[in-house]
Amino acid sequence: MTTPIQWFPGHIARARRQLQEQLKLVDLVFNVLDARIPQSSQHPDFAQLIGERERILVLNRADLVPVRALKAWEAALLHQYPAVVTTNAQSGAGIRELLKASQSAYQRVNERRRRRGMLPRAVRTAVIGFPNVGKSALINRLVGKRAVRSAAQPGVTRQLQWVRIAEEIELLDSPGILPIKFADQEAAIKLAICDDIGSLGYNIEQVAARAFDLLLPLIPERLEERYHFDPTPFTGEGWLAHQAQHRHHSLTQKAAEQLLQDFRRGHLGPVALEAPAPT
Ligand SMILES: Nc1nc2c(ncn2[C@@H]2O[C@H](COP(=O)(O)OP(=O)(O)OP(=O)(O)O)[C@@H](O)[C@H]2O)c(=O)[nH]1
Ligand SMILES: [Mg+2]
Repeated sequence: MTTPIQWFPGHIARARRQLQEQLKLVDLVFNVLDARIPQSSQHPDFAQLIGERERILVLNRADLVPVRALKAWEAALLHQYPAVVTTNAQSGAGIRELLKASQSAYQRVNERRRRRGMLPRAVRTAVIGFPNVGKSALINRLVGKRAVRSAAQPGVTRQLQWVRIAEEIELLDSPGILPIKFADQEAAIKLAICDDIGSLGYNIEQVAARAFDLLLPLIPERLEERYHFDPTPFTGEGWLAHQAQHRHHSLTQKAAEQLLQDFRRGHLGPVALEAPAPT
């Protein structure tokens, strides 16, 4: 029996309410997705939360997926959304495009104000998404220094925080937002595999077993190379048990942690866990 993933801690409930308030002030939204799972990291409630505001989809962690998969997703998402930017917040790739988007929003907002005889004001951009997808890292890149806390675990940003890049641009960093209920458990498992939920929200052995099942058809050679035995006869559970017995003194949890850590850090090479639906 697998336990369903369900996790909605108090600080996220609070952040969600505050974000709803702050979004009223915002001109532009950077909706950050995890490029390994561009489908599952689209928040079911964001369409409503963002409303009519201009939204740019940001496919972050571009370095962790093969270029072809990234291009396919970019093209597919452009059928649904007006703007998609791929980024790597660690190297800074794609940051210039996000700055340009903010600058053109500044021009638009203030052209309108000027026509109404109002003084110019800074354009406000909110950076939102699931936990740990790289929102704060992107902000630090955009500002050009470490302005907000960013680290390799979900739930680092606890409060909404405005940061000014220049006279013209203000950015809102926000805590990662989870849905109140995970209606789509397949999506929840992928989010857990990618570390975009918070480890208190799921059973690590179950999630690692599913990670193996998803990875096996995609990268059988990489799994064999990394763990030095043929993975093909195994299911996730069987593989974890085997790996635990041979490498981790029969501690399945350790085997599970290692697989997830290897995947999350890119030690298994670039992997796209989802492909866009054929059109
Ligand atoms: N490989 C890779 N790692 C990234 C990228 N962007 C961010 N990271 C790493 O992902 C981790 C999470 O980054 P954060 O900026 O804290 O993510 P966040 O969305 O602000 O997370 P919360 O505040 O917890 O919701 C950090 O260890 C970053 O260094 C990227 O493009 N590629
Ligand atoms: Mg953050």
